[in-house]
Amino acid sequence: MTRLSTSTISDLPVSIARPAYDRAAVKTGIVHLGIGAFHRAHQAVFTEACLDAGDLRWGILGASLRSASVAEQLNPQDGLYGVQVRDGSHSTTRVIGACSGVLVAPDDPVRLVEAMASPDVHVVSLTVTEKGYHLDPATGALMLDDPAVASDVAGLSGPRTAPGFIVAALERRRERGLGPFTCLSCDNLPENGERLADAVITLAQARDPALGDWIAHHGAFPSSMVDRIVPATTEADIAAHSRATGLEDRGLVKTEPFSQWVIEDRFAGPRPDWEAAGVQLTGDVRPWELAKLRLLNGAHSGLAYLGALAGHEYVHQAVADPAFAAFVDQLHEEAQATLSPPSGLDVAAYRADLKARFANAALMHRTRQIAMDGSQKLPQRLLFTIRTRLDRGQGIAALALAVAGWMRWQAGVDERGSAYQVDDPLAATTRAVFDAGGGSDAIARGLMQIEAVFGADLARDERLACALGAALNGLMAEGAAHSVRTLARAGMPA
Ligand code: CS2
Repeated sequence: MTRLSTSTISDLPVSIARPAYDRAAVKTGIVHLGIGAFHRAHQAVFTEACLDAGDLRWGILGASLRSASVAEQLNPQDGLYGVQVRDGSHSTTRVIGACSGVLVAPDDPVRLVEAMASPDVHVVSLTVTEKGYHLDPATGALMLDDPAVASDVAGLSGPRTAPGFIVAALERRRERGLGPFTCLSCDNLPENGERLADAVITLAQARDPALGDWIAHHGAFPSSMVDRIVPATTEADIAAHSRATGLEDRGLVKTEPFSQWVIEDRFAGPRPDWEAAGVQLTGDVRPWELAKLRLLNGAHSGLAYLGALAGHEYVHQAVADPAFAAFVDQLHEEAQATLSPPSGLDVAAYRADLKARFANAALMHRTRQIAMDGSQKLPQRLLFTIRTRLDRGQGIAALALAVAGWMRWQAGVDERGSAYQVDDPLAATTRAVFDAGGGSDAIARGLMQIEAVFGADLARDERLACALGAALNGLMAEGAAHSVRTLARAGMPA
């Protein structure tokens, strides 16, 4: 079937919106590292609005740090792709033109560094997932003994990590007398800007202290909170879209109506007028990040593990079960008590919205997709919340059940006896705990010893060990649906 591209876009049905600006006149002002579905459905859509408004300085060059799959999706389409917004039975699609194309970093690292060093580029944004920062999940420090990081410390002729590419490009800009670009992290990490700054400056210092100082002095690493649910596009989604439009779009992304981006207003140079597109610029992103990570992502991870164990393939199926819906309320109740929400965030309304967003059946959001990389996600989504509540002597029933769900998931076999692959950088470490044997208490204690996830303090916390041992025991003996029902019967936390 004919692919979507510059030469075929006019064949699309008129109901599909498309770029009205002159794409040929657009300059690349943004390089985005990690151009997956999330970037295409979130930041690129906000930037498209700026292009639509006539500011053509902000085209996006995408880069994939690992595989060539997004380049294969987008390059034959001249960077064009559709964003399908699904709300129950209603769906609208719009073609985005902001992205000019995709570089595959491992194939041509020098070209990517050179692109980032262009004087027209003012922003390098990132969605490389939690593990793409090569940070210790519990402490947030750059893991200098990680092989990819060690390779970047040894030499940057072909960087391997996102911080490595940034340091290589900033080094080149400094040599050429250019100012730095702004580094804008758009990953689900708390204080993502500070963490990125730490990683970049640590790496730069290890190579050349003067470069490290220059970056620390002149660089800008605003934190940002990003929010939009973007499930992985399936072959069936692409096939249905092709049938409906007459063109094949291998870059298609599907998402929900909701979209939010809060950015700390701290840039090293010019930036798109994102406010005009609905982005919130603020002095302090942290309370927004914490609320989102603990309420949305915390509940998501809990639903992912417990839901998948109980046989729910999709998030909307899990929350259709009243006991799982009650679990979300209980987890929210526990998390909300640890937050100091920013003025402008109505937590009760946000919580209610979240439940409706999770229930959006048209998204078909797989619990297994969210279950990925749990070791990188657990600290900021669940464990920091647990730490605060334990410090205050508060109960952690729902949070502990969610973490025990992650523990049970590490077994690699679901409640029906089907095996699956645990998709996580620490999968071999968690596997070894299960292989060592012992009952649920020993397994819970064994997994808690992974300090990169639990931190040195929680690894030794007896209250947590008891709560996790009991919750894991319930999951192993009776199953996730039973545990969630038992929790619902016990009622709301004190
Ligand atoms: C999800 C997030 O896959 C996951 O871990 O929790 O991608 C989530 O959909 C987004 O953060 C929503 O903004």
